[in-house]
Amino acid sequence: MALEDKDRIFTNMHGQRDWGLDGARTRGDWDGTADIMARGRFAVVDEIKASGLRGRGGAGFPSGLKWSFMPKDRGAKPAYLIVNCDESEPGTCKDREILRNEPHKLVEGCLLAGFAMGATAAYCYIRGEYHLEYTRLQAAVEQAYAAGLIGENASGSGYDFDVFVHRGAGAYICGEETAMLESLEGKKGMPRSKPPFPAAMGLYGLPSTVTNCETVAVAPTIMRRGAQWFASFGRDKNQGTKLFCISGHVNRPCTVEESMGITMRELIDKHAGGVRGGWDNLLAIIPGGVSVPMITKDMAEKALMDFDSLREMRSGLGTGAVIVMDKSTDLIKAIARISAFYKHESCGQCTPCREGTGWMMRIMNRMVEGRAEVDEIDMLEQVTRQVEGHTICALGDAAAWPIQGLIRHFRPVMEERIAAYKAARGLSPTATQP
Ligand code: L3W
Ligand code: SF4
Repeated sequence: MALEDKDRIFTNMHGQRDWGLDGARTRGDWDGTADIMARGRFAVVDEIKASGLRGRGGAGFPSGLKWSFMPKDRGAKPAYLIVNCDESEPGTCKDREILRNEPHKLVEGCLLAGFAMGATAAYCYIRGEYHLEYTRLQAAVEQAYAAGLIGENASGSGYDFDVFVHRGAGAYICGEETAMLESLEGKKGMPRSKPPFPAAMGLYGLPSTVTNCETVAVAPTIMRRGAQWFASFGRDKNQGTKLFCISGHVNRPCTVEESMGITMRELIDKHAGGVRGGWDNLLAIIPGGVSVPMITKDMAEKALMDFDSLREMRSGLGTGAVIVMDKSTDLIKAIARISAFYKHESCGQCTPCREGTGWMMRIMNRMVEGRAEVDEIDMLEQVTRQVEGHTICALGDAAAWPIQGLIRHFRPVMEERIAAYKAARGLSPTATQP
């Protein structure tokens, strides 16, 4: 069922109101923050656990559990909350709206999430290209300091908590949590092997928790309205509201907050004005940013926008970025473009990814023309299997899955392309190409 306005967490998503502290306060931000903290950090963790909130950055890890991972007894040592605002997943532009229009939800979320996990400071790592968003977030942080909401005795809670904003420099891989830590430390953004997980050994070797911007920004409202309220949306293990970005061949591309578990069709029809040329003109949808495999129109008809429904379809909710492709789309070309993206963004430190992304891109480029043999489709799939699960970070998987989705659902289109190439050159279908 679709969300009503009264149940939206983000009430200034489109910048229709004042994004600054005064405006944020009229929307309920920073209301009773110290009272929430007076309940104790474990009460905050328990409330987030009970709300069913799962990470909104792509992996869907249970947030309350993650926030409980840092050592409970760290003595005088610092510990850090790292907020992942390095939004770079193609199709994804939800954190951008938070940073632009609701920055105080994020700053207050930093304090509450940081307090819950026992952090002493938060670093918001923001995508370098997000200039306006950086300016707004930095201004919101300064407003919060000036009002005594963060810093020493933050919000009058007796807890000291700093918030720093750090700008990235344009590398997609810095959105991977351990590459982000390296980058914050001033090094080249290259993922670390896990374990150790950041909770045990993170920024400067100290306990750290990396969490997506949206996940942090929804925490204050969950604490105010209660876990049961949040958990009443969606279904078991897929609860709450979520920001969805709808782009591609729709009539009105948008970012919107909706209930988890809304049907994909309702999401597109209600908020994005439907598929260009009507639903029957739909060919395929990438439901969660380009890291997840596409699904077909028939699957989209049945899909719910949540972790489990899309996982059962061998795809994923990812970042909630829905990319709609109508019948005019050259799907092979679309996936080849995605392959080029991953080839470009691979940090190159592990062989299957460094070499595999190049192989995948080059074969995909030939597939676009049809300049290939049919059995190379199997070889391409084999290459994806060699990369998947054999790399340090998830970029290898993310490069492999879109191709697997193409082959799984649209293999005949690839075969037709190869046949057409041969026919145009007077070659027999079985002839090996020059
Ligand atoms: C302590 C354990 N901590 C897991 C923590 C771990 C991490 C979180 C989830 O990838 C995905 C990726 C992209 N002790 C732990 C533990 N943790 N076990 O839990 O971990 P993980 O590895 O499943 O996910 P991840 O590395 O966070 C994220 C996909 O999202 N994606 C892309 C997203 C891009 C953006 C962006 O542009 N901002 O979000 C879209 O699908 O491919 O698979 O914190 O430390 N035993
Ligand atoms: Fe770097 Fe790719 Fe290995 Fe990730 S999988 S660490 S991006 S080479």
